[in-house]
Amino acid sequence: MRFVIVGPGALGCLVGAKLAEAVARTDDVLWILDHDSKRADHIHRKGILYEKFDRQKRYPVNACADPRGIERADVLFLCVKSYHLEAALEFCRPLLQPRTLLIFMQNGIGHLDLRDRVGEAVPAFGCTSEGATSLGAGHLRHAGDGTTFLGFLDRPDDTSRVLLAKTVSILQAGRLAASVSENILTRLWAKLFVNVGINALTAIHDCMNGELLTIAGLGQEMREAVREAEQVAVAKGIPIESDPYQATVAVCKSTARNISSMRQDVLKKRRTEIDAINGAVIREALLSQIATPVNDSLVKQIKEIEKNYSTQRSR
Ligand code: KPL
Repeated sequence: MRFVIVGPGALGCLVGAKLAEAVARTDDVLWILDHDSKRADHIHRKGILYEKFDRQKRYPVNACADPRGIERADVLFLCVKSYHLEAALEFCRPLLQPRTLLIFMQNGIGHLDLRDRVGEAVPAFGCTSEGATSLGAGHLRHAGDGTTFLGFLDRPDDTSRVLLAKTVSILQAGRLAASVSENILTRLWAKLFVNVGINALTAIHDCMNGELLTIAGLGQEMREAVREAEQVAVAKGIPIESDPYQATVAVCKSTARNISSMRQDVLKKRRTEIDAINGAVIREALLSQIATPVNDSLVKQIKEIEKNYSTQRSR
């Protein structure tokens, strides 16, 4: 099989390292596709450098910036940020065959409708609680183990079902805790609830995930943000498996010393995924006429922070 990963950020490199570990023992082929030709070149020469605790391992991989150099993809992981997704989809289009399995790995729910824009490829969706941080081109720190779920939103044909199951086995062979989910929509929303509660608040208050439970007032705000998202999910008929607020509190505790991805973005003055997370909740809430004052305020504050990047830069 020919695997392609688009976007060698922290998650792309993690999936890349795990696939590289497994395909080294098979005839399968792995490529990294990156719009940044300098970085692609670096990864092609040096491979992916995977770091966990005090252990490092280098995985040789093919990488390039031109999809024509890759020929075709049987399975393609889209590991770019949600706001780069449309551009990434166009970029990798030459690789898509009828039945290519196209796996969207974004945070939030803003991208789910893009499944209508994949031509004859077959869309699948993934979500993960693995903790990974990018340390440079092709270099990642695997900060914490998690679980990865992959699944279909629409009923797949048998060939695609088998292809997804094979992909999951290969990830498992590379020692990633992955499994096929028959209710991926529930999983995606479960991850969304946690991101709604943690990401914006930690970015605004410049605090660690665990501090949301100790700084006065933040726990309450987190609870209300998550409850608004839960109301939206209920109105949309999304099956919810466990209490979203309690799940968010549990993640605050289990990742107490983590710098959330949105706080990392703000610290590096990068665009955040606010539109795909709290912004997506607001858009869905409007359709069901649900008020979301806490999420409205979180989005406004993050947008304000993003706007100030350019003011600070031009000073
Ligand atoms: O997914 C995360 C993120 O930072 O985006 C959480 C679960 C909040 C962990 O930091």
